[in-house]
Amino acid sequence: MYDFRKSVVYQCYFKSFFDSNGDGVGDLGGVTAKLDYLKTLGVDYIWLNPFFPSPQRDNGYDVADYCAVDPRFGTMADFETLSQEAAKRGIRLMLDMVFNHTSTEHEWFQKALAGDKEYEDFYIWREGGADGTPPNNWESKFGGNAWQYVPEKGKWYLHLFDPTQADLNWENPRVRQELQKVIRFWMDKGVKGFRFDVVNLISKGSYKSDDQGDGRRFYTDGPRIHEFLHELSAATFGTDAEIITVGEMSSTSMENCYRYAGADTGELSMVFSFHHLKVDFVGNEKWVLVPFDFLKLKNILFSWQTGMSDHNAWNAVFWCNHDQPRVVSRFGDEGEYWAPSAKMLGTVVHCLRGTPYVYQGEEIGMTNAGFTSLDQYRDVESINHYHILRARGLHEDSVYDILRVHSRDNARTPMQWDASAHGGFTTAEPWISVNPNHTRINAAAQVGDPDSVFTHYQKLIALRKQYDVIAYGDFAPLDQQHPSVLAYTRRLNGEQLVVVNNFYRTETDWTCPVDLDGFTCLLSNYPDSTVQTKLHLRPYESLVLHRAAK
Ligand code: TEU
Repeated sequence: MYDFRKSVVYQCYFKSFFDSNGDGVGDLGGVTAKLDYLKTLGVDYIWLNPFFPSPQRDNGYDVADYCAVDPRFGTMADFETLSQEAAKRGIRLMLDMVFNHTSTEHEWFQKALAGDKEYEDFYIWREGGADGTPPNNWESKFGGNAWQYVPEKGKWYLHLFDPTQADLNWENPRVRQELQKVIRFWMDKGVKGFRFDVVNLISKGSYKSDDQGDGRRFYTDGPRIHEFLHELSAATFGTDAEIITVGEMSSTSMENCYRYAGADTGELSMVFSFHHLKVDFVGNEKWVLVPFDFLKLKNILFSWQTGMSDHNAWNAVFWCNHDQPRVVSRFGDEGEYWAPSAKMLGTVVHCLRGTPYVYQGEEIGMTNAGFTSLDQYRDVESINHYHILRARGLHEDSVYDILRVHSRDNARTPMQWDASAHGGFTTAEPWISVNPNHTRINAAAQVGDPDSVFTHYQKLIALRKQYDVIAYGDFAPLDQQHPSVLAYTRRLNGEQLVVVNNFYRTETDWTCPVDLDGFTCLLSNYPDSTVQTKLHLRPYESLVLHRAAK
């Protein structure tokens, strides 16, 4: 069954998933070894982060060859084994296509550097100011200016991320054709899913300096973006109705997403947007410590639910990925209410209209890393920002406090399989340290336990398959301005779902605006929840109420 609206995708940051060859780094063989676990959870797709040859400056998002496997992670034969073994269990693979940029070690960039004009035009080069200033003031997402000077050429190339991640020139038709070949290469291997990294940044508009910001308004959802996606789809995945696609949309607008992920627009199946995950930022600044804004979170989530639905477009719904802190640490409770809050957060996402994504470890309630020194961090963005924040005059302790909350490494600590050394992830020294709480929070302790976070996720995934209203129903918010309850309803041909969540540890009374006559409780995170119009919600209490069509 491959209707993506009925499906759940599991994101496997395999480098931290399971190490099958004892070198401290997770690999493709490690994913194969754990397929039965994923089958038990019930997921339909595995999104694999990039496993292509790469200098690993940005953990594989700096691709040096799109059509091969990095020997650190296995071989093409290992990939094929994984694909076949997954298929035996009804699971399909989704590959991560990083098409906004390549590694500077990619053959194309190397040829460009060596003076080959044809390949020079694969990238974006500009002249700087006579005084040695870069072509404009755009900032890299990882900090610093977004241009790198190459003395031999007397020109600068654009890198919206690390200097070793050079932006591709999508205006050049040859670039677009080469990238189409990459998709066809993996399609020929039977791949039925693709995730496109920061794909709404590929069409650059003008190269003006930005007097209002960091430059993103000139290249986000740029002038030819819909044309480029349409063309890519028509030439590759759009020819196979079984393939599903998701675009990672950085700082996008909903209006653009209607087209990126419209049912009949010929672009992508669905989109990741991130506005709901900036509610603990100040504007676009994430390196700050502010409590999350609950009403803003609800308003953003709900407006995307209704807006996308009204335009017959489809969301990917998620809290977590390899770039985000752990959700239970972020919006839930790591302490006394760890389990109920982790379950509540899972319920909120899985009952929405959209395809849910589970990021490895989320299904067992893994928490933030809790790192205390810079040498524990591996992520280029985190390390850069340590230095940027220190240079701004922040005390070291304050910088660590900020990193502990916002660093991408919070998501990247190894999967906690059991209570043994290194959480059962590896027999060697892991490339990034395991959270010491693996003795308490681990998969072995949760699989098969009827009260565990894992079992709750398993039930949520099963409910989507069982109840059409979850997959296909309309969405409407309930009591949207309530300061601590997140509630909504879903409807499909007389069938109805009511989802009620206390987002806080404080108990609260809540009166349901829907007449609950005939409803039963499908799922809750307390053993004795009852169906009542006037509810007294306990800490993080979460209920999924259902009434069949009459
Ligand atoms: O991330 C896109 C992105 O802009 C942010 O997630 C960014 O990494 C950061 O969180 C901004 O504060 C994608 C990938 O998911 C990420 O891992 C890569 O580093 C990035 O693109 C570059 O390929």
